[in-house]
Amino acid sequence: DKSSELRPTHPLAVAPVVAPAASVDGFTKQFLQNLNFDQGVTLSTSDVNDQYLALAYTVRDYLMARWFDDRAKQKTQQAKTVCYLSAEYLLGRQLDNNLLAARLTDIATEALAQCGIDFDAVRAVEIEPGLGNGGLGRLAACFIDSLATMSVPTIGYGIRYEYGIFRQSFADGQQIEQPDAWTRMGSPWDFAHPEAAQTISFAGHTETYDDEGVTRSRWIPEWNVLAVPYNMMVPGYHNGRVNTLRLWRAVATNAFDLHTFNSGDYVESVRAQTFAENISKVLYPEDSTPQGKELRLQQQYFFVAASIADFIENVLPDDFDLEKLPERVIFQLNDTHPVIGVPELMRVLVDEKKLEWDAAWAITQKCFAYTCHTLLPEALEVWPVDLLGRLLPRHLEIIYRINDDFLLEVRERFGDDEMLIRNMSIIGEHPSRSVRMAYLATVAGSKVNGVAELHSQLLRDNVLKDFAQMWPDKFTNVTNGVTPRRFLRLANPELSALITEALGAGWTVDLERLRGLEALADDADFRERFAAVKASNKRRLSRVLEARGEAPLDDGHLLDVMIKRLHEYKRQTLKVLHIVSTYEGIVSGRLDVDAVQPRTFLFGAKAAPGYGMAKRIIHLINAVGDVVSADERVQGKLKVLYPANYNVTLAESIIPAADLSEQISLAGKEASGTGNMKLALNGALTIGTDDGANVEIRKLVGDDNFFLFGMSEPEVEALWAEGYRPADFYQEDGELRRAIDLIASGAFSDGDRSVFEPLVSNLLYDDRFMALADFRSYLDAQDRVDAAYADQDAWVRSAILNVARSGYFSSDRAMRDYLDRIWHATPIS
Ligand code: GL9
Repeated sequence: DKSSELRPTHPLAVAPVVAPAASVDGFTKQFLQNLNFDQGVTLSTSDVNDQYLALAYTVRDYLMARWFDDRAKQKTQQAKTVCYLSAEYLLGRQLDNNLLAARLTDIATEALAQCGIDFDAVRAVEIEPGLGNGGLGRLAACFIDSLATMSVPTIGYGIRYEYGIFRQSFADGQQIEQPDAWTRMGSPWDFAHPEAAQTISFAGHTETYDDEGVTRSRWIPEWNVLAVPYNMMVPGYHNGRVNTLRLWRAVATNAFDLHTFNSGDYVESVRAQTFAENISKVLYPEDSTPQGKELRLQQQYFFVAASIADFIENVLPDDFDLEKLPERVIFQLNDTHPVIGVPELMRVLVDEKKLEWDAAWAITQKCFAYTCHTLLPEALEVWPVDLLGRLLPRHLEIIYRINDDFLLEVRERFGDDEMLIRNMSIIGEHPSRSVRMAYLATVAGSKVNGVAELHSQLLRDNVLKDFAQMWPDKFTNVTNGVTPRRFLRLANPELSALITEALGAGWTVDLERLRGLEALADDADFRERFAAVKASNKRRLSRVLEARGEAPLDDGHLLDVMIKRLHEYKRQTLKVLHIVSTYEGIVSGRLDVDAVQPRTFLFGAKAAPGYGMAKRIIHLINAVGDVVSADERVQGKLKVLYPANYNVTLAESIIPAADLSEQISLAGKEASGTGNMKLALNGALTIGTDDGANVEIRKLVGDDNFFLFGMSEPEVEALWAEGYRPADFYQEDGELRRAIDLIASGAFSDGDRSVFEPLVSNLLYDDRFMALADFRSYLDAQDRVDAAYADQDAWVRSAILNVARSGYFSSDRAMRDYLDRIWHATPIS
């Protein structure tokens, strides 16, 4: 970079940085040094947080030289860099992951033991960076792990929210949200670089001017903020590669409040500073229902503009010929959140770099690709034109021009079909003028992909139908994947050891090797060991739950888990109806108790704070859980657990222990799901609808090892078309009626019938997600589950086959698909 020749050189600085010795002594020495010189304590005066921080610094020290190397290479190499643009990264804890990647786990364990430190206590103080809401953010975290492991030059770009996803607690069964001050005890994994800040502008107006005979536009912004990069290491697994996750934090510029400051109102000027810094203050906790808030658009533009500028100025060599940009970068748009990057790149190329519009557009179209993560119409982001024009006036002009050119192309292709033009326009007119970000991404992107086969098909057939007709080759599918390092190797050490013993260690980076377990499913000795691992994982989960103040697990129970955001389309209510029906069946004597397997129903879910119905469902789950747990008549038979604050860390304890994975969304609504993959990979059997990636899981694991139920997507459409009346299902099914009546009667609300009345009438008279229509089929499938679980040998065999056949769901495979079909980038040596 520009200032390198001004930097001091020293003979010692020329040699590469040397990592501490990869030995217990080398590690111990570095650890103690960090404890002394970074934490300012001795071993005997250190507390557990000091120990955690010093340990994290030590791991960093080992990775540092490789990180320098890889960043230097990025500048000199000719390889294409994947710039993953994502407003969310749900990383989970870093310590064990980074120790594993750097092959330091055993050394660190021994070093800490020699220092007399309880490693598990140290692990437990790490607060996970919860910089995402759910599947979409966790997917981004899995992807950057795989890209590092596959040696693909990658920069993950995002936002360093000061507060991540809220901390959930329950009061009287109802969700309470508290801010998640995740950096409060230090954030040892990131490096702030205030000297590398980008200035990001907002608002103001545009004007044209004469530039040596050419009329050009420029933006005269009104205010700006600094985007300060925080770099995090993303180490590859056992390959010595360290990629970068660069998260931006908003900091007020000095110039920001000069005017106020000069007028003497010091306090006012500091207040203005807070205003600017609000941009990266908090993660929006909305799942699938964007609220169109101005601050949210500020966040989006803030991180995308900073990322594009950073890549062009700091990653590309000086004097890079921007016509060649598509050879060096692909900006992958993780949903519509970063789509404002499209007009931003155009603005940079046209206004700042003075390229011709058409040349700039040709470059831009090759540099972006777009992943859609939803099918819910209400989840597709739109920005009111007046809001966007006020905040980003130049970008709105650019969007209009993109749209004009695009609609001309539509006319050329399809004639003056005004209906079609209205439907395809990037600017929607109803209910008010707004920019449809998914359309902008589709027009601008070189590729558009859905996240599971069914989802990609529905995108082509419905949501983006006209675009798919215009550009059939633009559309593709990449089924999601999950990282086997975190979700099998780390989360399930005992199963990992068993697999490694059977197949060798290669499966961690080549998950299809799990196929080798198929033959062992018929080996009684292996089945016994597999079952022992599951039982041990349940005991471990039980201890984790007890440490959180929850009830422990009962031995011998089928562990039935539903862990995902709380949303009506995911149908936690259907799960509750099953629980209530089983409970009612046992206490009324209707059910043959011996045919019902002892079960623990485990929920983990946060609801968006403004999503009233989701919060009522949480209340209902807790209320049902309280009654069931207190009722002598179902003791030892049914149990409901709902530990608060489900997050990545808790998931890592629940998933390895699960027997049954609930994936029960209404067909056509869950784009993919990724929890479904994690659970199957850890030997849970799925009970699920033909939705999202469930379809592919079932195909791979086989019908005998999957409990399918419910309407298919075409059946759902047909029922809608004919007119869905949930009350009819209520009338016709006695068990359904008794379950709903029990809730309505106040049995779970101390006799107060009003508490769950909105929920009950929603089910009876609206039921957008058709829980009642699928109830009978669901209960039948649960009966099949009970019968199957009664034959433990057969169940364990199915569980093993689930593991053996889930290799396809590695995020390494997903990355290969993106590389081959979308990014056209390759790993480097
Ligand atoms: C989601 C989809 O709903 C999931 O089905 C999908 O697996 C993931 C990742 O592709 O993306 N889209 C979305 O907005 N969320 C998803 O989980 N929501 C959250 O991340 C909370």
